[in-house]
Amino acid sequence: MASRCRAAPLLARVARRGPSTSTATPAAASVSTLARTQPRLQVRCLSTSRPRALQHTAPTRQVKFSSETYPELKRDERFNKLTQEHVDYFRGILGSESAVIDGVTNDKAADDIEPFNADWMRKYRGHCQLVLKPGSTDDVSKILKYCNENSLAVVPQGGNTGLVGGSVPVFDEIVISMSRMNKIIDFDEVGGTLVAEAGTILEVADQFLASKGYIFPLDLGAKGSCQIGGNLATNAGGLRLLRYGSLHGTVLGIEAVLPDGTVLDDLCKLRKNNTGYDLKQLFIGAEGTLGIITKVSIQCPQRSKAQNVAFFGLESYELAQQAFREAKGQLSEILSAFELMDGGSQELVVKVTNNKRPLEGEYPFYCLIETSGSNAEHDGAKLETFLEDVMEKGIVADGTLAENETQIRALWGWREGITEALSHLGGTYKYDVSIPLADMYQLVEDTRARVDAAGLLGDTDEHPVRAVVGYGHMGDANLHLNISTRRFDKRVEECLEPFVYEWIQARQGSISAEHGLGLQKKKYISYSRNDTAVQLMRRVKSMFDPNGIMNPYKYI
Ligand code: FAD
Ligand code: 2HG
Ligand code: ZN
Repeated sequence: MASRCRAAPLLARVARRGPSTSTATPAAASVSTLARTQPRLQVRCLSTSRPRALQHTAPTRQVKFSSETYPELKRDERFNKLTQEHVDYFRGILGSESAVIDGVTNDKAADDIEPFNADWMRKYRGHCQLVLKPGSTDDVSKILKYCNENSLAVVPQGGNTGLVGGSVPVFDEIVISMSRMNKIIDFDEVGGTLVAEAGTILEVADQFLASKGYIFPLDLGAKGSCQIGGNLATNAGGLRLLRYGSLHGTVLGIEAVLPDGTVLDDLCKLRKNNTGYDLKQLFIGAEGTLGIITKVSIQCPQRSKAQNVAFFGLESYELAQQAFREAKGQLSEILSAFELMDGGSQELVVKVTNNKRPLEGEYPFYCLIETSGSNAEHDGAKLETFLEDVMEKGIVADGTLAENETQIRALWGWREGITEALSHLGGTYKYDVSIPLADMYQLVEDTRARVDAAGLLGDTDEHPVRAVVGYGHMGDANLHLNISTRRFDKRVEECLEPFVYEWIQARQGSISAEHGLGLQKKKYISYSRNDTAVQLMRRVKSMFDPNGIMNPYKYI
């Protein structure tokens, strides 16, 4: 009875505020508004606009070279330096001027090469002088064969949105950009199997699928820039893994080029294929260390007819866990995302976007729930009942429901937009971890306390750290610990590493839930994998790439 009394005024208050009070982004409807107004039917087409490339912040020239930030990294002298002769060979293969950006023989190309040298976070920067843009699998094969025979190191690059420094060179490796290999090859409208080239932008693939009534089984904030080959290479998880599962399950086949130029044609379109080792799995999450993925075959689900989104505030992390349990129990088969944001992360989004918050009050935690189903009436009623129930029980303090596509996008913006917002505030140290839910947020608190105790956290400019925040895919027990700084600063990094990795190791967690290891976690793989596993990985690497030309200096 007590919780019932508590919930009632909240519902009424949200209802009074209504959906139109926002100044910067459209507000969403309250729980009770939705209860009174139809329509509940909301068909959400997840990506209807033109793909939007992510914005970069600082000019690349201001990014410090990785070789200076990490002076312990030394160029491997086994690799040859590029000459005019090498460039001429690649021009012979690729023909057109635009497919070769040559800074080896042409000093004026430096500006054109810079975007391929620096990563999205502006944290890592290489000294690459040559970018190659193959247009076909045959091009990739000829390039790699030549590089292998001439000891030239390469870095495969997709949309360059990776968050661990894996997509850019460290020294003078050649960047092989997959951007020209962007064709959709085939789609089976009955089975839902999509076959596309690896350089296809994720959002383009998804828009194509939307026109056929299907959805790409992966969605993430960088969708307007990242490529499906890059998604596979990092085994990206994203916002709906809870619903559609990992790429290890949805990818049916790949075509990949091995370092010696051999083409592995495993572009299977079958859901079931138990004939021997499943070799494609090795390339999913290999981060370009074994070969270059050139084509992808993937199982795509039917696009849901109805989508609903709720956003709510909670007083504690313990209550967020309770809300998750209730959501699984009550929303079961229609639950498609359950995301967590702490108050600090939302404050930073407000600071950058100046958008009006979706809820009136401020809370230490927020959750976003999405449902996807086939019956709008049924789904809307379920979500509404769920919200009323968790508010009555005192689990959720305040909540709001999106009424239409615009409001759905606006609510998602508070979650999806965090990474981009943070990138406007300076440098961010990012940790992408997985640990059982009970302990998950404690990492943020312990890290904040540590950074504070070191005198690094504060509101004024002499403090390098602005905030320590946490958010992530609660449905997958995947936390993103972000340390937002005014500038990258070695003292901060030393305060965080190996502290964070030790913290995770002590709880048998993973130091890389979905972003990979890249250069950032090169030294730390053993915090999540035992010696036997690391040794086996090394043997696999040297079997595929005996000369070590594929993405050197990274985690393996
Ligand atoms: P790149 O960054 O270009 O490359 C990543 C790695 O893959 C590199 O090691 C590169 O060498 C290798 N590679 C690229 N293409 C190929 C290829 N064809 N063959 C072999 N190797 C290749 N990640 C998540 O998991 N979940 C998220 O929710 C998520 N959200 C993000 C939001 C934002 C705003 C940003 C900036 C990033 C986000 N990421 C997320 C990280 C990143 O977008 C993903 O890891 C993405 O899958 C990388 O794709 P890409 O094409 O940009 O690859
Ligand atoms: C997300 O879930 C991405 O938004 C990026 O994986 C996480 O910025 C990050 O740390
Ligand atoms: Zn994520």
